[in-house]
Amino acid sequence: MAIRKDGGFVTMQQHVISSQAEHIKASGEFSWLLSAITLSTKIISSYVRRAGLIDIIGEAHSADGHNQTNVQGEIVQKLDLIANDTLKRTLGYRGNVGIVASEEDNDPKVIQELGKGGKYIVMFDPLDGSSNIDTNVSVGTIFTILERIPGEKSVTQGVLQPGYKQLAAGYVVYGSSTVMVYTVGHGVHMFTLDPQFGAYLLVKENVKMPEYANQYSCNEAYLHTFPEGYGKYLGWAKDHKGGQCSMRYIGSLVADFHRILLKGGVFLYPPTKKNPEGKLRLMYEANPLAFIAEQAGGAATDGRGRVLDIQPTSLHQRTPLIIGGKKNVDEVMKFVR
Ligand code: AHM
Ligand code: MG
Repeated sequence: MAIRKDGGFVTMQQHVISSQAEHIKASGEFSWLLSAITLSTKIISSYVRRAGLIDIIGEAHSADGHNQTNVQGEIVQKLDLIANDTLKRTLGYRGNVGIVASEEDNDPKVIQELGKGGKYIVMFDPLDGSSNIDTNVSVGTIFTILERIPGEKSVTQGVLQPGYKQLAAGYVVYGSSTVMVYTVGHGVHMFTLDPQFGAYLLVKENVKMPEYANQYSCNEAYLHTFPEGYGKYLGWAKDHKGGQCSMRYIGSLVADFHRILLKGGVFLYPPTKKNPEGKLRLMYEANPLAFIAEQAGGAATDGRGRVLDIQPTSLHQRTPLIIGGKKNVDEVMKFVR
């Protein structure tokens, strides 16, 4: 399916339903679940668009007036909480969502028992890059969907599945427009939210990431604390490419990744002294983007092996991340391995 020859448009819902008929065994229940995510992101988008107008901008405070921090000790932004609640509330009404797990919550939450139809697990970073909100920089939502395993020992055990088991993954960038990118394991598709219609319209089907581009994305301020190989790669990229290589770093993973999906290059978040296992979270940041990258012809590694093969041991586990065009990732790995 593509944008229709008659000039008409294809909504995300139409796209999901038709690709579901082609590829996914599950019935309409899967598109019903995905529509909860699209609805949530439309609501979140409307808040993000009004962030400077209404009193929701800035850091959230607890009753005692102190900054509120999440399980990882990071300051929570008010919009983080709004985005988190919106996703949980919307998914809660779908009936087939068994467990939700979020960057903002300590533990996964059971919504519906498996025996009562709650067969899916949805994990998300409700508002990635939210420390950028105050300065009008693009932020996003990242999500992934897995199937619950019958007979799981505990809720936590149930969600700790490696990334290759993802059924679907996607993200939304709240940028100059609101863009949704998703995969169900059969290519990557991109939609833009038409604010007049209130619908995501298909912009590009089967998005392919350029295999190679002379661009890297990395917070080089931490260079002195990176493992040696990363430093060598970055030095080489600058010195030995005749000034052809450029650097772009937004500091919002979704926005940095989206640029690489469309323009190519590589994003690196290596281990640092502060975060020896990297900063980014495996389950709801690295895994969904790795799934999308691979589906678009790219690659993602933690510097040791394929991100999607990592067996997680905890919900909020962090991982180093090297993600982007296949040849770019291979080039970095020559130095890092
Ligand atoms: P967040 O999910 O709490 O917003 O943190 C993750 C963000 C990523 O979006 C981004 O790639 C990274 O943190 C930036 O970190 P740094 O400021 O250390 O470069
Ligand atoms: Mg994040």
